[in-house]
Amino acid sequence: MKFHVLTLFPEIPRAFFESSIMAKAVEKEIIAYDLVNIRDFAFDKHKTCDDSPYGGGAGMLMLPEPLDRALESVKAYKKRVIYVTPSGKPFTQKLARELSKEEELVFICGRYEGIDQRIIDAWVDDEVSIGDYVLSSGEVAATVMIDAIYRLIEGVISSESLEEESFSTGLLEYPQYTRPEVYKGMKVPEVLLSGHHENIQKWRLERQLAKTLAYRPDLIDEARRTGELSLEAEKMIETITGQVSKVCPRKHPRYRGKEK
Ligand code: 6GU
Repeated sequence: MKFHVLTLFPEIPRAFFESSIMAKAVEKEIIAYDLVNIRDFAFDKHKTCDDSPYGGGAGMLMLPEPLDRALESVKAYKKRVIYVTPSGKPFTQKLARELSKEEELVFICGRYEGIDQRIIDAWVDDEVSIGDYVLSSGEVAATVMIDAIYRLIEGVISSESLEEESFSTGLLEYPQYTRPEVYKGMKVPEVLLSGHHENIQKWRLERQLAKTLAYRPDLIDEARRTGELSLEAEKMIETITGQVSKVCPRKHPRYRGKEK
């Protein structure tokens, strides 16, 4: 996979590409990258890259021509162009998985006032946002996306670590403990020392459900909708909340076909 990043501040994504696991993936030639400085494609001697918007309004917009020339300079056989913007569709683990299957990704990092719409119309495949808040420029957001994407590519990290992560199961992760058994008077939960595999699995699922109910009840609804919540999980939810599940059991996907 090759990442092309079009930016006015290449030093921000560069720090990431040169660090840690990413640096190793680059060394192993699983990942390649190309940082394109949009300013190198400006026309005038001041290297102007922005101007005020037609129709008035606050802030500056990025000029279309330097961006267009920067995009033309990207030599890629099959590229998918992503414009990183707070007004895009949400970036999710699902989208990260989809993008990790592409051969070449091109990220356009803009300043938050944005870029000329004609660049979007002519070049962009996806407008993507990392969340409902505004960053001062797109580089940090693009780097977040690149991090989520590259680690899903085969050979970057082990597949077992990927499978147990938050979102791969649709629930948040269970709490984890390592040595020592007692730290500042706080003990590791007994069940984890028991060696009883089935009880450990049950305890972990119960902790996942309790945490997801507290922090991300929307993920519980989603898991229910997609039939990913087992009956065991539904029963645990009833115990945790002290309420009978609002879902009619007959409508539960796990019941389908089991009716008398
Ligand atoms: Cl993708 N870009 C910027 N500039 N701000 C953001 C964002 C992206 N996602 C959330 N805030």
